[in-house]
Amino acid sequence: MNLHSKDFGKDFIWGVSSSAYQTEGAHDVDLKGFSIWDEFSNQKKKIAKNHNGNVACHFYHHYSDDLKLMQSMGIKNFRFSISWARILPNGHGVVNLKGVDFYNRLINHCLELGITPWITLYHWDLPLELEKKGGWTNRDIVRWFTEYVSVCVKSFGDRVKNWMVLNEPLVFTGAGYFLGIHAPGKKGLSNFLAAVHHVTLCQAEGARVIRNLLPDANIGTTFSSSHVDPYTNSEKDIEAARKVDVLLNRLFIEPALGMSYPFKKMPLINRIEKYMKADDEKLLVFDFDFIGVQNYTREVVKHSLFTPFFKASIVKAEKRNVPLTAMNWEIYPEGIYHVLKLYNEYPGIKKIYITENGAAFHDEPVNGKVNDLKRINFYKGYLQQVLRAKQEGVKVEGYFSWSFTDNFEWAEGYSPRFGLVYVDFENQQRIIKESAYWFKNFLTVPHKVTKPHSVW
Ligand code: IFM
Repeated sequence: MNLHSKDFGKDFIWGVSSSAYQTEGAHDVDLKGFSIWDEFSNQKKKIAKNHNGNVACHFYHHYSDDLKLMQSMGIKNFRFSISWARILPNGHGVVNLKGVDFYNRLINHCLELGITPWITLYHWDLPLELEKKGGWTNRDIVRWFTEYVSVCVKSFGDRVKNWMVLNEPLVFTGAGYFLGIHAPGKKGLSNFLAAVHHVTLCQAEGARVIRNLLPDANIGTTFSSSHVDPYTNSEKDIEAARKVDVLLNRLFIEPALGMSYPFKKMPLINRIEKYMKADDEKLLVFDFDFIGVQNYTREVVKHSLFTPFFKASIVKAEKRNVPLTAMNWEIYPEGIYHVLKLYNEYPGIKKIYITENGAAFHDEPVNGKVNDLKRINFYKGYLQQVLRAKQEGVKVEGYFSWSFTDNFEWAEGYSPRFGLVYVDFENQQRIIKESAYWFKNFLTVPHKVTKPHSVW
């Protein structure tokens, strides 16, 4: 069946997503402060092939050409993040006007080209100076974060209506403060639970700052999400899958909805109470206008006596003989349908946007073209399931592809390519992939097949 954007209704939002650290480069120019990722990725053996984000896609310098390319692809909404350390090099205190100027130019250029900016305030690049004081494990971060949010909203709120407070809190607390495989490389349950609580406080407090300064803003926050299936029908595997579902999909949304942390569903997180003050439960609540759901794959889970704390382990997709992306993530389109249903069941959630969905493959240009058929099939499969959910009444009102260009994929470096646009990281040349042409035709009026220029 031929899928078309018009099937989703005329008000459905279509866009592309990116983030500051993964694309901007220019890590040390114009008085920018260092972030935890500048430090982490420049250490040996932290990132595949010792890659780092110092240059990335040079978006800081190339943003104008990239936005023109975006416009030529018919994309009308652009989700990007702000680098906290570009705005406040020490995390708080003195504002760096050159950093503010960059985002002013970026936002103004978006608007000139008819592209609506969607800002994520925190996409993992904490100012290093704050990490030196404990980062997300220090409760003072609520003060630092709200100051940063206030600077951003006062600087850009006259032109930007759509705001997301955080990007995927579970991933940056889990990988950065529990497993130590992302910046800042901390490990252990205590670091994790302290970070989780302060992040959840900031999720709501940051949103309140936006609401107070900009009453008409469209305010959301985003969550990584994966449908979870038990490996077998045994009670133990079902219980293990239930616990992992709570951890992956519900830990940060339930307190925001006034349901408190899901202690009963996952007693392990009881220890978070150590970091909570008397009125905190109330402070965790915020009435978001939307939530951003980010989905790539599903997880299959089994009971595991030997896994510390959780007693549950993920059965890797490579061992299950299923189709994989370059991240070794299972391609499982129905997963996006299930997570949409899951969030839709919370009465407090008013509106859902898919703020990220996409796939990495090891793309290579052949005669100046990137024929990424697997990515086209991925998008077709997942979008079909988003439509299925929408037709069943799920409040899903938008979709952003991850990502506009190939970029720095955190611990995996530059090898997995998620972009609709190929980036040659040697010379910063862009090539529009076949998936981007497909997306353009999906977004434009049927039968009117036009090709944007393929290279700049
Ligand atoms: O690249 C990341 C992004 O920064 C957050 N969501 C998942 C993407 C793919 O791993």
